[in-house]
Amino acid sequence: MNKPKYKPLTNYPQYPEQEMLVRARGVLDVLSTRRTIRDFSDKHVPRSVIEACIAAAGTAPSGANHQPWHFVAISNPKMKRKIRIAAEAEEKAFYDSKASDEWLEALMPLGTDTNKPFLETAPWLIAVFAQRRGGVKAGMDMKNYYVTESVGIATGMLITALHSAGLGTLTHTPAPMNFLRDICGRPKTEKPFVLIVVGYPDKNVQVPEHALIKKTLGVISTFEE
Ligand code: IYR
Repeated sequence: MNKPKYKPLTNYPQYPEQEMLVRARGVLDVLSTRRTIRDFSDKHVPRSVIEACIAAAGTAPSGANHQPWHFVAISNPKMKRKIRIAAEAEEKAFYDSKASDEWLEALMPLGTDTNKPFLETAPWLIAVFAQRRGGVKAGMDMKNYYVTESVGIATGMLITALHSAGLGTLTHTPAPMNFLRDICGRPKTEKPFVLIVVGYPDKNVQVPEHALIKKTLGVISTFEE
């Protein structure tokens, strides 16, 4: 076994407590305005913005630092059309037969259905893939660990970056999503994890009231001091 090598961590960002609180609340303010949207404008979003947001997601912590993710950013209209057709076929099966009554009841307040026009309207779709195998460097073929956790964290950071840039997102999971692997030309060892729809909100966008219900800090946390 090789010995681990270390480097000193210098200049790690730190702030006086007052400034720390202001900064933490600033992030809260930014994230509090995030809403999942389902009506997108077709307005162009520069590739450079998407690149920066994906790079931000790529800074996420991951099991053994294997970074077990791959992001396919799609603005190509033909590919978006293919994805819409395949996703709507899966959604039809879901809404018509697969979904339990309990699940349909949980979805009722969102008003979702089989139609997914945003898959063509939105300027970008980002298909997130989880890699079963890989390694710390490109081209490695080791087992990856905590893949779901790692890719989930990276996806959260992607959504945070996109929202911070002033873009709307929809976290979309047509199930099963295997068609994404074929359309995006990704290998069998990768599992489609989620499809993030990205763009400006349509000017007449509405959000379900259900989505505005947020649990309070007191409900989502416990402090033991
Ligand atoms: N994938 C379907 C159903 C759906 C499921 C959940 I859980 C949601 O939070 C929203 C929708 C669809 O996109 O319509």
